[in-house]
Order: sequence, then structure tokens, then C-alpha cells
Amino acid sequence: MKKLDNEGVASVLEEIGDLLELKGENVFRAVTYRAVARAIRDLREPIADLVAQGRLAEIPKAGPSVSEAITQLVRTGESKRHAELRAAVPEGLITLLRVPGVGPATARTIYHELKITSIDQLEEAAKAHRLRELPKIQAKTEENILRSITALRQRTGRSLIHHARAAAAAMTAVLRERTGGERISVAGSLRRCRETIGDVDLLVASDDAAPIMEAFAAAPAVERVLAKGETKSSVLVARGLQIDLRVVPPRSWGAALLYFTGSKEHNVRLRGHALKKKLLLNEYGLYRVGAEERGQEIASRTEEEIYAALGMDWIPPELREDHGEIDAALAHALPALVGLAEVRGDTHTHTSWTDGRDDLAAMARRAKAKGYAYMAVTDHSPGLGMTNGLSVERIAARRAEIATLNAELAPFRVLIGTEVDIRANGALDYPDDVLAGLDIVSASVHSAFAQTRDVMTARIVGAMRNRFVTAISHPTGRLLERREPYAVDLDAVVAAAVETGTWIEVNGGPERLDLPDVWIKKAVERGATLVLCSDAHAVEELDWMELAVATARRGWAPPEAIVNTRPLEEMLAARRKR
Ligand code: DGT
Ligand code: CA
Ligand code: CA
Ligand code: ZN
Repeated sequence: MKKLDNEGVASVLEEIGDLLELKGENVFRAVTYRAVARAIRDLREPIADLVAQGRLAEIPKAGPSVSEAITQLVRTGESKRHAELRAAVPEGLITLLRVPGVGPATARTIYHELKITSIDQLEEAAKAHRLRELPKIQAKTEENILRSITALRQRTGRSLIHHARAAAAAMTAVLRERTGGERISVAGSLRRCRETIGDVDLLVASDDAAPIMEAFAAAPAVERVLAKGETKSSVLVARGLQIDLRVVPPRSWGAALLYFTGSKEHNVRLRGHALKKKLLLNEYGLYRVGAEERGQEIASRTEEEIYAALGMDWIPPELREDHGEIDAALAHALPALVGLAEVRGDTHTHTSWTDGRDDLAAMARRAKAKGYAYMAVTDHSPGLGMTNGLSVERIAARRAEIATLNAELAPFRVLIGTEVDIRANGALDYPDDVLAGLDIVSASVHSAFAQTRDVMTARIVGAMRNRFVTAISHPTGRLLERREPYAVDLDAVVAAAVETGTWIEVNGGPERLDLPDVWIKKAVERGATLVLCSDAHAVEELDWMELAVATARRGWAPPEAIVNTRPLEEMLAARRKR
């Protein structure tokens, strides 16, 4: 029996919604299933507990038939309604729906009019402009579909870091509970906080591997056991994510953690450096060449003692990419990297006034509870019709709400800001006199991504030259595993940041992580000012600041390069443009 967690239940309910719509049933039924799916994703406890305690009525909109589906999914891993719908809807139709931008209505039209049942056929038809001849499908939709198919093909199968982190945390909790006090750590790319994760690597120190292997394979999140050995096992969890577990002897903990954290390139360089000192480094320890057989290691218990025996400072995992960190560690010249505790506020957040889920009061209270001194609310400008952008009148109304909140939360401060659209022609979506009255103005590109590199660069740099623009948001526009960055000359953007004093955002949204790490390093070297942000659209997403911090650390950024490590007044003073 396949056990489903909250994410698993939510995705089946979402698919029921899609299937209902594909079948042409009442859309409101579909909307209900999707709303409940979203509520389950947002739950802070296992849906199985709600089922067990008869508390499904606590989920808004979960009527009798939705509740029945949830109960069946939790108890058996399957839902009768889902199975019936799958049987009633042709497979080809479901396939078309996998293309982002193809909703149920479009899928039905394409399927019935053109008898298209595969993504290859859909691509062919779009290229031949046969889609735009269909009722209710415009040329623009056809172009979007073609772009989505290209994006689908670009997917590497790597996971976004927040999904990998959640899976690793859940598994670590299970291992901790079932196996006692052993040391447990993530390793691999997740410990290095790479922007996407191939698989999760977990490491446990113990002399008794068998019970740990058992607990791992039997963990609730496991969908399939790929391999189960004496000291190494692999499983699949939700979304096709793989988790590898290795159990290592406690005396080799440091050497194993070093080895399995990688990167491979870092390890290779480190071993080469060891060999120059006639030392051998492997996953068990550091040895004098020739002495490894006798098991007399020079160092092995901690990473610190191994690096020290090699004459180096301990290297933070985020830097272990062979980007110069080994030479810096030898010279005792590694940068002091920014840490989460140094961040004093979040300057890019959204609320239910535009496309956020939670209201400003909830967002501000959570930001304060996180220990911040300030939070800027930066809802969208009206250019983004789809996100219900704030008209100038609505901004004005917002000030009263902010004043009330500031009275309640003092000394914490809510700042009024905007994420203002940079229109295709380079103009900003609010006039200067509106921008002048705001505390934080973040400018960003959300449209016309296909512009040439020169046009896009001029568009962005032009916005940065506006004296009221505080920061440039998500500068490359990439969406990891979904959309390539637009063409833009980042050298010119960094130069403009230095010249004008505009901050460059490091957006912690797990799909963005933008500015990317390699560019952060260049921007810091050239003296640009960075600002770390969550871009949260819901209270729990304020935690995405952690990912902005991780990305900044991967870019070697010290706290001095980051404006929101400063107290409120200093941060505000740093908005002055040159
Ligand atoms: P990923 O999973 O693609 O996001 O990237 P990693 O870095 O987590 O790679 P993974 O899972 O294949 O291996 C985890 C670590 O184990 C890796 O960072 C370094 C170490 N490792 C694995 N295979 C080798 C190898 O053939 N040589 C060396 N030196 N190290 C390896
Ligand atoms: Ca890995
Ligand atoms: Ca692995
Ligand atoms: Zn935003």
C-alpha cells in the first residue's frame, strides 16, 4: 500500500479537479477540489491525523464527497472517485494537460478538434499554426504552448531546494526518533545549498547500521525502496525525489561528511593538495601515504581537524565548489559569510491586497515574530492585471492600515513599498510622484521576456537610473526547471548598480534564487550593494529568507555587502541614489 502524505493527497485532489473539468462537469466542483488541495498543502499537521480524529470538517469547503476521497486516500492510497475519473477520461487528454498553459478547456478543444493525444503532436501542430485556427485559441496561446513545451524538455529532473529540504527534514526526524542519539547530517548538494538538488544525501554515524536501514526503508514518506544494503540504501519519496542514506563508523564521521558533501570538484582538489603533502584523504580519514592500510589516521573524526591537518581553515559547505576556496582557506582568507541571524528585515513581501495569500497584519506579525526589526510590503503595480495590482488610490488607503499596525507592533516597523513593473518600453508602472512617497521601490520585469539582450539591458538599466528605484528584483527572471533567464547583460546591470547605488536583490523564492550565486560573487567583488528577500506570498514563505541567505553565502557575500543586515535607519539611509 502506498502511503500518502499531505503533498500526495493534495496532488491527487488537484488531479480530480482537472479530470472533472476535462470531463466537462460543473467547474465549481473542480474549483472545490483545488481549493481543498491547497488547504491541505498549507496544513501544519498531517492530514492523516485530521482523518483519524474525525476533524475533516475543519478544512474549508471539504464537503462529504471531498472528505470521502481524502479519507480513502489516507487509508488506502487510492480514491474511488479518482479511479472512476481516470477510467472515464482518455489518457491523451491527460497528457496534454501536463503542458503548462494548457488548461482543461484548451486541452478538450485541441483533443476533440485535432485528435491530438501526445506532446510531440501538440508541438507539431503549434509550429504549423494549426492551434490558432481553433475556437477560443489565440496566436498568443499558441506561442505560449510552444514555449512551455520547450521548457518541459529543458527539465533536468532536479528538485527545487525547498522540496528537498522538506523531504530531508522529515526523514531526519524519523531516523532520529527510531534510532536514538546518533549523529545525523545532510550531505551532498543539499548541504552545499546548490540551487537545485539531484538527490538528497543523508549520513548517520553508528556502529549498528541494520536498525537504521530498517527505519529508513519503512519511513512514512517512502514510496519505493530502490536499494537496501548493509550500510547504504536509497528510496524514492514524493515528486520522484531520491534519498540516499549511508551509515558510517563514528570515528570516520568527519572524513565521510567531507567526502559525501562534495562537491566532487572540491574533493578532487583537496585530495590533490593532500598528496602534495604526502597525505592520502579518503572517506575514512587522512593518512600518511602508505600508512592507510594500518588504519592509523592523522585525522578523521571532524571536518575541522581534517582541514586543520591540511593547513586550512574549515570551509563552509556552500563554498565547496572549487571556486578558489581552497587557496583562500590555506591563506586563512576565507570571507566571513552572512548568516541568517544577521538579517534584520525583509524588504520584498506580498499580501492578499494583490497576489499574496495572507493579509498584511498576519505577514507583519510573523515577520516580527521572526525577530526582524522591519518588513516592507511590496505588492504589485497595476500593470500586472493578473495579480490585481494596486491602484494609486488603494496605495493611499493602505497607509492607514500600516499606521495602525505600526502602533501595535512598535518598535517593529512596517514599511510601505511596491514591486513596480518595468513595462516593455522601459517605463515604470507608477509615476515618479507616487514612487517618491514610498519607502522601498523594487523594480522588476514580468513581461516581454523575448526582447533582445540590448533592449532588455537598456530596459533594466534605465529603471535603475530612476532616482526613486531602490532595488532591482530577480534580475535574470529565471524560474528554475521552468523558464530560462531572459537575455540580459548582467555585467551592465552590476555596473549600473555600483554607479547608481541601486541595490541588487537576492530573491530567496526557491524557483528563483536570483541573482544567481556566481553573479553574486562578481557583484560583491565590484562593490555592489545586495538586499536579501523572501518574496513571500504567505506567512510561512517568509522562511525563504533562509534560501536567500544560502544563495548569498554561495556567492561569498559578507554581511557588509548586504543592506538589510543594517538597522532600520541605516538601511533607509542607504537608499540614497548617486
Ligand atoms: P546532486 O545530487 O546531483 O545534486 O549533487 P551531489 O553533489 O549531491 O552529488 P551526489 O549525490 O552524486 O554525491 C554526493 C557527494 O558524494 C558528492 O558531492 C561528492 C561525493 N561523491 C560521489 N561520487 C563521487 C566520486 O566519484 N568522486 C568523488 N570525489 N566524490 C564523489
Ligand atoms: Ca546528492
Ligand atoms: Ca547521492
Ligand atoms: Zn515579488
